Amino acid sequence: MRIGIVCYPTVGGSGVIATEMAMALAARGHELHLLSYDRPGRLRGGIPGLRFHEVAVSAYPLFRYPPYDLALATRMLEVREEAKVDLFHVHYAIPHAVSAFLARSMCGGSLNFVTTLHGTDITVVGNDRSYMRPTRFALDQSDALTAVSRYLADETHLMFGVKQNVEVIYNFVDTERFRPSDSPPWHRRSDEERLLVHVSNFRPVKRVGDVVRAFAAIQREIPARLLLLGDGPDREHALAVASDLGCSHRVEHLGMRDNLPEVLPQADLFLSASQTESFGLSILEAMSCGVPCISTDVGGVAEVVGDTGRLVPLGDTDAMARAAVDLLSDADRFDTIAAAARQRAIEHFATDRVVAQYEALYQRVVD
Ligand code: GMT
Repeated sequence: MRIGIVCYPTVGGSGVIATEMAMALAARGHELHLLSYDRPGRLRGGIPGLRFHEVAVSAYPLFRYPPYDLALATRMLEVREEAKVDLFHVHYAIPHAVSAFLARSMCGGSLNFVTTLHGTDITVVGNDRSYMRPTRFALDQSDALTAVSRYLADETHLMFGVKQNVEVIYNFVDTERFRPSDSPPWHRRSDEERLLVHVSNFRPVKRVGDVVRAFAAIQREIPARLLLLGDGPDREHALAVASDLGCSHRVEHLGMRDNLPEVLPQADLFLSASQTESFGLSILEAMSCGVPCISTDVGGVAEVVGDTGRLVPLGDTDAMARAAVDLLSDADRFDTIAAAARQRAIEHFATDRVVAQYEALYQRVVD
């Protein structure tokens, strides 16, 4: 098939999944066209059958807000005409689904598009009354609509009242790239210092301050260090919490990293304190590396983690710390959970298994 994929290029999970999907589909012999306003961070070069198309937005003094949605609709039409794409798959509803509908309307109604909902496009931004009506309209106009968890599919029906069926297709992970390393776990290292990790875009919704609060309590009980990976608006706040709680010397902020598959497997535990998380792609990537996760029990996280980690109530950093100390004090249990996390990633969320579901969906739409 000839497939156009539209996404955000930033480090957020929706852009990561869209880009990984484009690369996986190209590897399976499809012709892929990836559209975004910048080259996505996860896009590796030189992949046969995959082309990147930049969406350029012209500035004009009159425009306080340059209309990206129009530029994207135009680019989608151009790519369709040049490459004869069979269908577009837009990731994150706002404004991508609306642009797809506009592109379809401009070409006489013959353009197919699938919309995948990722999370805040429904639970946070989508809820904003400035965006809700066009978004709901475009969701109902999609040829197929998918959500990355059962939780998100249910929220979409509840909050948007869409008439369309929302099919659940989970996110995936490349279990070959994200795999356990040879580095021994804490109980086989001489210093027994536990390495904890958190990866996110440091937006307020991630509550990175809570991750640091939980960590401060953990390192009072057992030798531990915290690596913070990623970057965003709450970075300074998180580091200030570490300083207030007297554990700055044990917290290291590494920023954005291209080498996540090398860094993640060195950790013993992943911490996530998000206020909401439709899926939690970083959690899955950690699981795939054999790193168990302790997270707040929000959104679709339970669907990802299953019984291979521990979930605690939102905002309860003491419970998070207790769960971490328990797990990181019992070597046998830790090894069992770490192996189960890896196994769950392979059995339920491996790339081929999930990408095949999208292929079947595309075929249905095209037929
Ligand atoms: O909302 C964000 O933080 C970014 C967003 C995105 O566009 O990357 O993340 C959402 O999509 C990811 C990929 O499907 C999910 O793993 C995240 O759980 C989801 N974020 C939230 O629901 C907060």
